[in-house]
Amino acid sequence: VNAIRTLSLDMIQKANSGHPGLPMGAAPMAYTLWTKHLKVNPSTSRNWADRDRFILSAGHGSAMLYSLLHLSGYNLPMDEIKNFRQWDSLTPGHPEVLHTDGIEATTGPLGQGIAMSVGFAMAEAHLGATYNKDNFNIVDHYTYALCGDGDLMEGISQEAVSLAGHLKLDKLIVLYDSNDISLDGPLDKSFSEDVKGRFEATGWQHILVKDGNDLEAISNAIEEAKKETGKPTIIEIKTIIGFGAELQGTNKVHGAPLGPEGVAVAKKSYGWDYPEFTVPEEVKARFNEDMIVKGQQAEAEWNELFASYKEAYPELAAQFEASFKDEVTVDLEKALPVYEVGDSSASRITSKEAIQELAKVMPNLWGGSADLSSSNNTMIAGEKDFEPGSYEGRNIWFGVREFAMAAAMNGISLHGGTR
Ligand SMILES: Cc1ncc(C[n+]2csc(CCOP(=O)(O)OP(=O)(O)O)c2C)c(N)n1
Repeated sequence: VNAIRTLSLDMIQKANSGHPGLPMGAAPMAYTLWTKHLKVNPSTSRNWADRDRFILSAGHGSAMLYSLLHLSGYNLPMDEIKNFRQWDSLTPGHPEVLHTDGIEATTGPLGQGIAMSVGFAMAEAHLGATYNKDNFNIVDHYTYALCGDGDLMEGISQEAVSLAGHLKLDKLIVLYDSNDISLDGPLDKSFSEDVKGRFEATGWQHILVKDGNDLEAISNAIEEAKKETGKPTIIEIKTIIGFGAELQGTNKVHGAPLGPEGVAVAKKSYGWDYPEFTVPEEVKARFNEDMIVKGQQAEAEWNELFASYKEAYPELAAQFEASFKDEVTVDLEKALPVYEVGDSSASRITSKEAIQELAKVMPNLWGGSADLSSSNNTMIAGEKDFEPGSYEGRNIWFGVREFAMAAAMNGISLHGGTR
């Protein structure tokens, strides 16, 4: 845990810019989730379709994510850690997908990560219902998001939380870094709602971990969340922002480097006695065992399962593989309806006709509407709705939640496997 904290501190100090508060406070939950629960294979990264997804909704805590990626064996060498927040580096101020190995979604605009994570969980549910067969759970993973107070203050989070609860997305687990501080100061100036009540009212399970440094309590809470069926879970973990800093627990440590003396004080409080940017051997060994070796084993097991699935269900398996490669295997020109110049029709009607034809030849195409399908004709005729009990349905009822719909579609798209 302290290796995550100190590596983050070192990169922020060298850049002389960044957000130390979150990494220092949230390192224990991040360490616990990543090394004890997260099912990923850093050696193949985004190539493994059935990996768990992790989205850092509080994107300003990027230094913590880069520390985790580096320690876990993703392709993020120490030189890039030392290049934090520099032009052209792999470690920009906020995480960027398809730029840095292991990043699942671009985050930083608060609220959007948690809303995208709802889309990831929708994609997982849809793919699972579409492809899984008896003894072949080829799609079976969790979506984890880490959010802060700011994420929950943003309106988009409420739309997304409401949608996720309604859809009973029980494989969505949000870790809430609840530290009672935001950028400008204490939360009692701006945020006093009953978060537990709010989430429970929207159909979520809420679990409280009172001590953000208690690794066992955090791990037990994640275990409990994984067992829950029928509800997404938010684990509210009480932390101290900037834990270990002289000014811990204040907004002064939210988004400014601690300075060389401040870093020294924090490291002393951790009993950390190494030169800057040091990853001790025992830390390397631990991460090698818990992330690299375990990850390789997990994917190898899945590859075996998928090979048997391929024998039993060759057509579905081929469709699954093509979808994850984003391959279009049909001639779309041929599939689309043809209109003559001079034909007159409302664009929503031609759009409807195009959607119906594409849906016939693209089994991975799905979509929906924010309560306007009667008007914009986006539903696929003859197909079920995407809802609990029929997640294979291809028609999504987003409800009147357009902002969350847009973010969820980002999540669906980033998850892969469907259009
Ligand atoms: C949509 C949006 N508005 C504002 C910001 C600027 N901003 C970044 S972090 C932050 C405060 C977030 O507080 P919290 O989530 O409690 O994070 P912590 O202070 O615990 O690190 C703000 C206002 C942003 N990144 N995105």
